[in-house]
Amino acid sequence: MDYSSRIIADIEKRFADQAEFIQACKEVLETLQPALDANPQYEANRILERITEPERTVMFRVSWTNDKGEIMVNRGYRVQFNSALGPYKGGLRFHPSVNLGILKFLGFEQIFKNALSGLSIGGAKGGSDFDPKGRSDAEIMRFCQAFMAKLYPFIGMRTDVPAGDIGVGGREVGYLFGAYKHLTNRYEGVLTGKNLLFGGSLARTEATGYGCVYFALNMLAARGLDLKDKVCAVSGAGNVAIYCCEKLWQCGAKPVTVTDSTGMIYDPEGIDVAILKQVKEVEHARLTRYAELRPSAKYTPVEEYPAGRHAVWDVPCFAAFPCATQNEVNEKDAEALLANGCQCVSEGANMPSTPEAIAAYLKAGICYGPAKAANAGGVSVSQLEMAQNANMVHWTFEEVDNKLKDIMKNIYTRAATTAKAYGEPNNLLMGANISAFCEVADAMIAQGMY
Ligand code: NDP
Ligand code: 2IT
Repeated sequence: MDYSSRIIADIEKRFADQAEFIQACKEVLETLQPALDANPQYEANRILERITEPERTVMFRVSWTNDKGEIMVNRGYRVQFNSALGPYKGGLRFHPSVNLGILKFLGFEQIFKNALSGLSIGGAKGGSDFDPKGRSDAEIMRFCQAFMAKLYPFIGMRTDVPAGDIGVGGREVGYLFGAYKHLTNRYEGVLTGKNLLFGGSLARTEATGYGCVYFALNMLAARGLDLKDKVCAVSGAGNVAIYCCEKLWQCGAKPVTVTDSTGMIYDPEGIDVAILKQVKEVEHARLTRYAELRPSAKYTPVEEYPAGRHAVWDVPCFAAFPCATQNEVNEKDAEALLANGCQCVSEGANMPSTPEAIAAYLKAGICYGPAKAANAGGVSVSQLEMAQNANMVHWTFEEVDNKLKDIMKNIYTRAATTAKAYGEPNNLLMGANISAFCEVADAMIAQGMY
């Protein structure tokens, strides 16, 4: 058995209850063997054993009171996966599905995503099984304060810099920042995605969605294609999906779908981004509300999806942008996309495609932008926020957006060049994995055995 297969088998055995972590490890390790063969120092230094084990994981009880004065208990986590390239960096997710295996998958992916950004940041992820849905603003604040009371000893602007993810946006980051400041007596850029009033960066809100479209444009340009006048399918209706739709319109494309956990919108006139922002960012409402406000929209509840399918991928499109959550495009979904002529999948969410779906894209030879490359715009602008905070400066929206465009282009070029060098020019997953892995592995070796 070769080195990567041996380590995969070992992980499958030891972490049998961490399905998403196993999936993420396989997705990376299964593409690495050619680089491992060419670089025997990686096995000699036990890099795979080391890189798949977080440097440190903290798990803690979060007790808080709801609006009725009852005591509530949740579990909080921070998985500090790898600091070879810089301070730990990665988001916080608040969602009832959160567990250690999900955060390990996200933290593991983040190592390579952050390496691809080229911006000297290590990989981490954290969060809680707290469900923000239906909670009042005061409850969210008390939860964030209780969460930070447990997390603050482990983070810092040169140690670990969290940000948002599912269920954690500007409001939550604000409360977390306020709590950190009061607990530590330090006003520092310890979180990113902050409000512009206290150190946030212009274009961070837009960065992941915009970046995911920029990545698609880079992939398409290499084939002489673009997005002008193209119908696009988008999933999710949160931060990433909203700004993906906004950028698609700006590129002359027409996004016609969005989804949330209760259903999907198909809007043949194109998603009205102003209404979507009103519904999701202001009213924190469901997509049924979008359908109320937009006569051209058709709403389909999840219960009416065909069995084992995500109906959004049945909508014929030139390009698909999965921007909701992991494993939201399965093999059948991918087959439906391809049968309808989809030419491009650019992943805004983390690990949105199952291994079978990815195999289908690669076999069909369409443009496939894997998450760790295509959605790296968010964390990249987070690093630009850290840079602005450290220097106490503010850049304009245009400056940040131009840097984001360059970063996405560089990531595309890195992944494409490496894929070509290893003999699979169309496999950006392999190119992104090998390019990022070698950089992290080389840094680990040079820093000695830890
Ligand atoms: P938000 O919380 O803003 O939005 C998440 C969206 O996805 C909501 O529409 C939500 O629907 C839907 N969703 C979440 N979980 C599920 C689920 N289990 N089943 C169906 N729908 C679901 O999060 P973001 O937009 O920030 O994140 C979306 C994805 O992008 C995640 O995979 C995240 O890890 C990834 N990402 C985010 C970055 C960022 O900067 N924010 C950066 C890079 C990647 P509902 O409201 O009904 O739950
Ligand atoms: O998955 C991700 O890259 C994020 N949620 C953003 C992380 C960050 O630190 O901005």
